[in-house]
Amino acid sequence: MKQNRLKQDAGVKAVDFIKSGMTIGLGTGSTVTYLVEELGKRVQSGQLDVDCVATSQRTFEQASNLGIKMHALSDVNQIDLTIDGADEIDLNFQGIKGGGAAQTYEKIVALNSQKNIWIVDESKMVDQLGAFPLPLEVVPFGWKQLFDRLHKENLNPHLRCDEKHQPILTDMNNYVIDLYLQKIMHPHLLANWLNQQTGIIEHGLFLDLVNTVIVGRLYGPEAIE
Ligand code: ABF
Repeated sequence: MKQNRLKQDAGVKAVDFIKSGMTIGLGTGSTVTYLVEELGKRVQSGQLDVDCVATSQRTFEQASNLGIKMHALSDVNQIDLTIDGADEIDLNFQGIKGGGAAQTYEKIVALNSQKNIWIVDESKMVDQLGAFPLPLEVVPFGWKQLFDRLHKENLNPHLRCDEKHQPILTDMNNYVIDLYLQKIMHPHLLANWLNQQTGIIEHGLFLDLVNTVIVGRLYGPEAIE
């Protein structure tokens, strides 16, 4: 399928930005799966010798199974480069992440990285953020009161549930509420307001964090700095 090929191209291209001796943050999502697969090949062949941290249990397991040296975040002194996916990226490299319900760990790793690269297929590039529902990781205790407060603010909240209509759980056993906003006119203002709401652990607005985006395009992967 075309989109998977574009994701794979971006993921493989991103490995070219990794150098031996680096400590690398590995993101989460299907595009990152291709990155980890390629990194595993280059580690196994002896081309690369790196230490890594993961932003989710599923990435940790995939990388470990490929022989990549994985560490707990608290065991590394610094992260030289984090490579992660994204759900939407605007013209200013502001992004929405968290479609994979991993945005809290992803933001912690990204904030502690010297450099961040996002890898996406071209469908993720947008003029304005908001068409993708904005994920919030929320504490289960009091989620309904928070939900009602978000609704009153016309933020169009939806509790993310599985096929059995049970709330999905993050790696930290929290809930996810998605905000169906369509357009986000002022991401920084919204981020500041969300940061003040008790019960929200972390939101999926990733602002002023990324230096480079690698976009899988039909004619090949394009690195934009
Ligand atoms: C992850 O990458 C999430 O933040 C985001 O939802 C996901 C993008 O998913 P995919 O690469 O599968 O399109 O970091």
